[in-house]
Amino acid sequence: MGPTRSARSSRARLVGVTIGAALVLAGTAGCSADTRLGRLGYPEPVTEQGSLLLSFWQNTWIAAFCVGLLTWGLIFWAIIAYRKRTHEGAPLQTRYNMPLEILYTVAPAIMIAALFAITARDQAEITKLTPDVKNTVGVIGFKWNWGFNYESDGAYETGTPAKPAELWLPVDERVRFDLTSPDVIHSFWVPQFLFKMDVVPGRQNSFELTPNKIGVFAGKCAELCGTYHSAMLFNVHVVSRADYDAHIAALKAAGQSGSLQTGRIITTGNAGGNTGRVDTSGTTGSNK
Ligand SMILES: [Cu+2]
Repeated sequence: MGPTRSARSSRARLVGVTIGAALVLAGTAGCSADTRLGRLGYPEPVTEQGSLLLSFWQNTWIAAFCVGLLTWGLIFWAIIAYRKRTHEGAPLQTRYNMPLEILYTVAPAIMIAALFAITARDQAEITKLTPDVKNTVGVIGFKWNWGFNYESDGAYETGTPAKPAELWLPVDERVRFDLTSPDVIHSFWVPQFLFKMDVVPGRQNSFELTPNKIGVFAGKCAELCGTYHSAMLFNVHVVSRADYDAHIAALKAAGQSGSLQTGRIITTGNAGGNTGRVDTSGTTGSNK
């Protein structure tokens, strides 16, 4: 005996509701790109490069959604078209279907090749380094905070878990970040940059970006680096050129001229008492 008429119609209604909800979701995502939902969960980008990263994220999801739609469509079509209890007229269940097997192999290979090509293209663009950057910041991730050397301006600042570091950047100016670590692997991450890069002892990783929105943005370490990993917080202040210059002048007036080699403040004794002295003499890789 087959399913009753009411069971069949409620199943058809369920299919209709599912497809309707999917279309509404797709419509919302497409129409309001400046909301969190429209950005498909991504934070609001605050750099020039962010728009490229955001559209990469959105387009990847749209491609995945199209594949999903096709697959769900075929599933529901099979459920509805072959819903009879009798097997009369159904395809043979015990034999492979060569054209379908080839499709299963070729279609994913094409999709992955396309995703790979787009990823490689965007990654090359985002990690491109230019020779004539006006601002260079040396970023030192250390146990357990961050040091920032304003290489182009001869000043530095550093933080501790109790008083997180503050990084100041002038708006609409391209900045190069040179990342180093004196101890273990950290990862420099400002969520609203839509970008992060590992900070690896013994090597320098670099990237560039152009902040294009004034504001204060939270940053953190994105690599589980040890006990106080969660205390590796910092703030990024994107400000006007005039405010940036005033901040650099204030750092210098406070004695923070030059650059830190290991980023951290030297501590004495095993209680971790802070002498207040900043290490400006050592080389990267010391203070193990
Ligand atoms: Cu860390």
